[in-house]
Parts: sequence; structure tokens; C-alpha cells
Amino acid sequence: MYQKLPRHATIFSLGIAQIPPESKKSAQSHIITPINNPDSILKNGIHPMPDPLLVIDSHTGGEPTRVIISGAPDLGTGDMASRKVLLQEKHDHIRRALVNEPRGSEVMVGALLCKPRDPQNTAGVIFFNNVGYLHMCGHGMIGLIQTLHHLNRITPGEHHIETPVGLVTAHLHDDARISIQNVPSYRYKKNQTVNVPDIGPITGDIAWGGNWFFLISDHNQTLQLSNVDHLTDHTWKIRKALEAQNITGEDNGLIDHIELFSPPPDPQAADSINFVLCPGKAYDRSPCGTGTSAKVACLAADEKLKENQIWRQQSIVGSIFEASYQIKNNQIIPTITSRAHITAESTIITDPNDPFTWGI
Ligand code: PYC
Repeated sequence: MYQKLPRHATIFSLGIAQIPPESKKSAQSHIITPINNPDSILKNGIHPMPDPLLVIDSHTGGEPTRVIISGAPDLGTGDMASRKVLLQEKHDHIRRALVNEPRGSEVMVGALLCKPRDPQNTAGVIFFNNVGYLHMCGHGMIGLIQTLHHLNRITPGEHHIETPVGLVTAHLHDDARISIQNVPSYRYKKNQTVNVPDIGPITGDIAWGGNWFFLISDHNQTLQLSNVDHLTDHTWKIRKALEAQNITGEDNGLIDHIELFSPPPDPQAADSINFVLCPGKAYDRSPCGTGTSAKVACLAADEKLKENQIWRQQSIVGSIFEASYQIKNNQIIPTITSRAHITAESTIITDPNDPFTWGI
């Protein structure tokens, strides 16, 4: 049953929703509790959720984000990198339940809203997907900011969000656009060749934009939505070949995102169109915030984009991110601007009698 989250319940308190007792009670009445059903306790070794898990869904350029705003287990007071490890090791069933079928799909990106470690910051966040955890997520960060605004927890202005790979500064504009100043981004290797079975040698750049990317401009592929099945197969082969040949980012960082670039269909509207393969084999419906950051870092390294110059990156579904960069302390700091739209407010029900309650 649809349940609207009580507006008054959402006064921002360092990243955790404040649900008054009555609202909590009514939210809980939708949860199937295991008390009268001993068979259901500890099914698959998983304890039923003690508190209702409340989520807000949004999309950024077509790519969905599901933010857990309440009910998740306490991950302590460490930094986001250590809380990510805790979430992965002790509570991975929450990720699976939220983003995998039947509640989610391979496209869904989840985000756990956390109390920030530093009270000066607005919040912390841990992003995850159908196969694991992301270091950072650009479209997801824009979705998170829109979610906090929807909940009346933030007003337009600057907000600092802790992630497992560093602090991201987000700017909520008065006109509802959201800009994020991403973590420092850089090109690690230019013109890296990988030999791909069934395809042959493919050359691209390895770059960091908050995740590791292999960026390919020379590919002879048609970047059109009607061609996504083929593009998915093609880029998946490249991803597997990189892994098999031990071609990695710095410090053996797994390259789990592959990006193809082409000239845009309408050069008046965008500077480039991309296809982005995500770690779990879904393609990014948005132009990919971390991927566009990696692209901007490569353009900067090639002196093809000046500081503060705008780069309009179009996705395979036609959505556009505006990107630019600034140099601070000798590092490239990309800024990505877009909008997000709220699509749902939900209470997650974990039915102990449902064999797929923790995902397929
Ligand atoms: O926007 O950074 C991004 C992203 C990563 C995976 C899906 N979207």
C-alpha cells in the first residue's frame, strides 16, 4: 500500500530521518513482523529488519537512484570507506533487497544516506548497485541532493557530502539544477591497447572520475538506443579482456566501467554522445557523472578543454550533463550539472515468507 512519508517527519538531523513516534507506528504497521512466526526468524541467516526501511526514488537523466533515508543498521562513526566495508560484510542483504529483482533491476543504483563523520558536512553516502558497491556515483549524488531537498532537509546553496573516496561539494541552485564538484579526477594511462577476443585490438584511455573507466573514441560502433544490446555485448567483451589481461587503474583498481564516445547527433545540443557500461552489465541511462568527470580529465590532459569551459555530454537516451573543470592544488576538479526528479516514496516490506524478499 502506498504510504506518503510525513513531511513534518523529515526535519534534517545529520543525515537521519526524524520520524515522530506516531508516524513510526503507522509506518511499522505495514511491516510484516516475525514475532508470531518463529519459522521466519533468521531465514537464510538474515534477521528481519527491526525498523521500517524508507526509501525515496528519483532519476537523473533517466538513471534511477533509490536512497535509503531511514531504517538501515547503524554503521558506526567511521569514515564512509570503513562504513562501506561494514555494509558489505555485515548487511549486504539490504543492497540485494533494494536494488535486485523483484523490487529493483540491474539499472537501479542504491544509496545509503549516513550521518556525516564531520558535523560540518551535510551528510554521508554509500552507493551500491546490482553487483556490489560503487566508490562514487555522479547521477546518484544529484539524486541524493534532490531527495534531501524533497524532504525539506536542505535549502538551495552549498552542501558537503562525504563519500568513500572523498568529499563532494554539491550546489543546489534556485532553479532546481544541481551541480556537483566531484573528487579530483585524472587520466592514468593514455592509449592503452587491449586485445579483445572476437573483436581485436581496442585502444582507449584509463581514467579515474570517482570510479575507474576505460574510455574509447576509436570504435566503429553506432551509438544509438536501438543498438544497446550490441553495445552491451561489445563493451562487456572489452571489460572482460581488460580484467583477463590484468589491465587496471592505479593501485590495481578494477576497471569496471567502459565508455564509448562519438560525435553527437546534434552538435548544437551537445559536444559528444556516450554509451556507458556499468559494473553489473546495465548501461547508464544518464551520461554518467563519474564517467563524464573521467572524460573531462582526459580532455584537460589533451588540452582539448580549457578550465571552466563547458562540455555537454549526451547519454545514449538523449539526456545531457553539463561538465567543466577547475584546477585546484594541481588537481582537476570536475563539476557536473543536471537535474533529478523524484519518482516514488516507499516503505520496503521484508516478508519473511517471501523466498525472494532479499532479492534474486
Ligand atoms: O553517474 O557516476 C555515475 C554513475 C555510475 C554508475 C551509474 N551512474
